[in-house]
Amino acid sequence: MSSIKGPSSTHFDGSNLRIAIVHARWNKSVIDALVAGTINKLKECGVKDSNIIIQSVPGSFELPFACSKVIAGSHVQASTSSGDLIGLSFGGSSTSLPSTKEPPIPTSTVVNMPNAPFDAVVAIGVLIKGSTMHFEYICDSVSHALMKIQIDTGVPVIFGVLTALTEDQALERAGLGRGSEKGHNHGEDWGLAAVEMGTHSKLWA
Ligand code: DLZ
Repeated sequence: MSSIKGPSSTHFDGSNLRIAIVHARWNKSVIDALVAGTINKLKECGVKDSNIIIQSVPGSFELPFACSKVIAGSHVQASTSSGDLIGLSFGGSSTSLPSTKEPPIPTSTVVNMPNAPFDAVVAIGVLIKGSTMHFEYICDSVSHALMKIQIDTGVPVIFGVLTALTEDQALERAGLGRGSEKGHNHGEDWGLAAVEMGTHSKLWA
């Protein structure tokens, strides 16, 4: 039986929107697929390359701080999707995946970011449960902090943080499943949500 889960689709025009993607680098192969899925959907909705700004941070715990700074327009390091797209490979399913847990490697290109406001920010991270309580603390604090940022600033923050109990759960939610079912790339949903909420946020300003 097919699943009833997921939002019903409505089309929003992203051609006037400016969107930031802030992503962690832990579990990079999954992150790369999710960021690519988000960007693809943003572009499909009409968001211009030059209006998609990407900033990476070490891990998910750093996402709230970075989102807050990006919204405040006070950071100067970012990479644009029209330039060297943070060194990601967008080849998709052919990537070999010995393990999703890789050490974080900085990938951002430094460019000057104009101080224009963002209509929405997508925070992307992949948390995979280990043997300690680390996972629970980070999941809890990051989700609460991201919610607080959007309420406090009035800029929608899309919750693109996977909280997976296993590596396979994370891979499936990025469309990289190891079995016959590759799964659905949740980055696409986050791109759609960013365009919808960015549009609402402009109208409700
Ligand atoms: C330390 C750590 C661990 C163990 N696991 C993850 C993870 O699965 N996903 C993730 O995004 N980050 C992880 N981190 C790094 C923390 O988020 C953070 O970067 C460090 O604790 C430094 O503040």
